[in-house]
Amino acid sequence: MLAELAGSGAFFGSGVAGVGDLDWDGIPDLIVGGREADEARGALWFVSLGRDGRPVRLRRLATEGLGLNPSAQFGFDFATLRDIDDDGFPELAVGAPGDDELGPGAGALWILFLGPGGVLTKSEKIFAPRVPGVPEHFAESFGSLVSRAGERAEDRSTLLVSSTEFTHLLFLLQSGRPRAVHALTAWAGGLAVREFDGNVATLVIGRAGADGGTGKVVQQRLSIVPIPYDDVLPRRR
Ligand SMILES: [Ca+2]
Ligand SMILES: [Ca+2]
Repeated sequence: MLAELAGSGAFFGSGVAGVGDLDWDGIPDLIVGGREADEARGALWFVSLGRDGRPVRLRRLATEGLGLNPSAQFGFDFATLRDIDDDGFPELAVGAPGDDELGPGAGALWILFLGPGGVLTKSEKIFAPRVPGVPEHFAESFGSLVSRAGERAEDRSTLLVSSTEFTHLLFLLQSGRPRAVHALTAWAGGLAVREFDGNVATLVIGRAGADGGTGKVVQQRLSIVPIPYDDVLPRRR
């Protein structure tokens, strides 16, 4: 089985995303995450499928050059983006909520540029607190949930990214660097965009901890204009 090839204890399958047919055999391929691989540094695998849908090849993405720390949990969640640099291959947004470069468990988001066969060609690392306007303490475990939010004319890609208690909206440039990060909601949970219409998005947000753990799913229409973080989050004690 593929999971055995990936190594025991890797949590192979902690995330899965379709990336289209990157090895040109006519069959769409997969990226699979294993967030606990290598002392929880985390890893991603490119999985080539056969005509019957069974996996025929498994190749780990070469992430040695990213400098992941133990417990970074790279691949905890990730999403396929459009081809933001126009080279014909899609990009990935990959959360590493345990990344400690900005402090223990501060987290980070990686934008990975893919090439033929799903190889990693370049990358950008994003720290929410390094983007102007984002308070540092509002980005704990940044990258714990990552979801594609669609595209608008002036941005190459728009992403929803959660931290511990918070959901952020990132606007990406063609370089993979963020143009801006906006506060969206003080809720963090499962996320989906139901509709993205001009400057207004309708989000579907899971709140598993609501009502004493009963949990619920809510829909919220959001205007995609800058909202000061202090207006969204309750004040910290
Ligand atoms: Ca293929
Ligand atoms: Ca590309």
